Amino acid sequence: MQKHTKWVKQAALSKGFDYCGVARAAQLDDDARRLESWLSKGFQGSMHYMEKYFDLRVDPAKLVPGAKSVITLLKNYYPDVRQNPYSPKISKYAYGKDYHEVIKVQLNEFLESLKEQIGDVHGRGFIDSAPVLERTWAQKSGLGWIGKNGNLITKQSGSFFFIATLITDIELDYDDPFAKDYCGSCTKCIDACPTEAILPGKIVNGSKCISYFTIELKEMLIPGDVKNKFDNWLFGCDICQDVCPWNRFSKPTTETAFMPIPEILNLTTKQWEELTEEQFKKIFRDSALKRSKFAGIKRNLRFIQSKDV
Ligand code: B12
Ligand code: SF4
Ligand code: SF4
Repeated sequence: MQKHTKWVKQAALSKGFDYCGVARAAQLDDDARRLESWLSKGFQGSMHYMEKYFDLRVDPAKLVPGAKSVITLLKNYYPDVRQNPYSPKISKYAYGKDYHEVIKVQLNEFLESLKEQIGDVHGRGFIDSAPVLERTWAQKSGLGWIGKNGNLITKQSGSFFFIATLITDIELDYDDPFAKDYCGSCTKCIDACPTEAILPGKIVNGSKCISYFTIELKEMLIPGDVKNKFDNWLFGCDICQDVCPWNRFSKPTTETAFMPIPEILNLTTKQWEELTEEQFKKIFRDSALKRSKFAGIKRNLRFIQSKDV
């Protein structure tokens, strides 16, 4: 078991992940309570997919029969360059190629190598694609704590990480859950959030988050009460991470697939306005911006530009 665990962690690093931790696959009772309360307050807004598969979300064995271990993998996306300060802002996670695609391939390779090494292994890899409480598993695998801004923060290198999980039926040595919370008396993220989406108790009201409005909201109109509050964010929002003191320790990613698309760094507001659908599809064909579609990006652009209330 020990030998397998050591091998699993080494293989994770060699397949391109930055951190790996392992937790026993068990039902998440505390999280079921937290998630239920979050949903009952309507914090999912129009993300109705969050209301589905509640049982699967809180029990890994319902996703992978016979599940024994949840392997959590972190992948750094922190870029070493900045956008032109006058460009409409795009979240750092979307600078390069779509992480779903990049990490899916790495997860599959990782699972294949596990099968080759250990033999009869059954498992499924997930990256933001299924009902899995990824932040909770990362905390349970000892990788970091859940900050007041809701993000998983590592003490070594901050929070600009994607979280992937591999649920498997092999028994491994388990890491201790991350016991401490290094937020202390800091409230920088709460104070900086322009839409007051961050509530006490590490709860984020998803339906008030700029990331929700600019990426998840499919309606063509963004509510008027958040007008003038987007601080030029066109896609996603990094404010609560940018102000977090732990992100002083972020190190640039070495993943070439996450190297920024030049247009993301350089397009001015005027150039965004003039961009045609054809150009958008060509430039962003491999990018996470596709999720908002051309019409969504144009809607966001109009919203951040119009100053009327
Ligand atoms: C829905 C969703 C959103 C929604 C809602 C956000 C939210 N806070 O729920 C919106 C669109 C707003 C959003 C925004 C963002 N998201 Co998002 N999102 C998700 C998704 C798909 C589900 C999250 C979820 O289940 N929410 C429901 C709430 C109730 O769960 P939760 O936030 O995970 O919180 C749980 C834990 O915090 C836990 N908890 C609280 N206290 C404690 C204490 C302990 C000890 C423990 C164990 C647990 C615990 O309780 C909660 C319920 O169990 C996940 C992927 C996934 N499958 O997990 C990505 C994910 C959380 N998002 C991610 C990212 C990167 C972002 C953004 C930074 C993107 C951006 N720059 O625009 C922002 C950050 C906003 C914020 N401050 O949270 C990453 C987070 C990486 C990290 N380091 O934490 C994830 C994990 C995607 C991924 N695979 O990498 N997101
Ligand atoms: S991502 Fe932006 S809007 Fe969302 S909680 Fe963080 S600071 Fe607030
Ligand atoms: S800004 Fe401060 S309170 Fe917020 S997550 Fe970072 S350390 Fe915690």
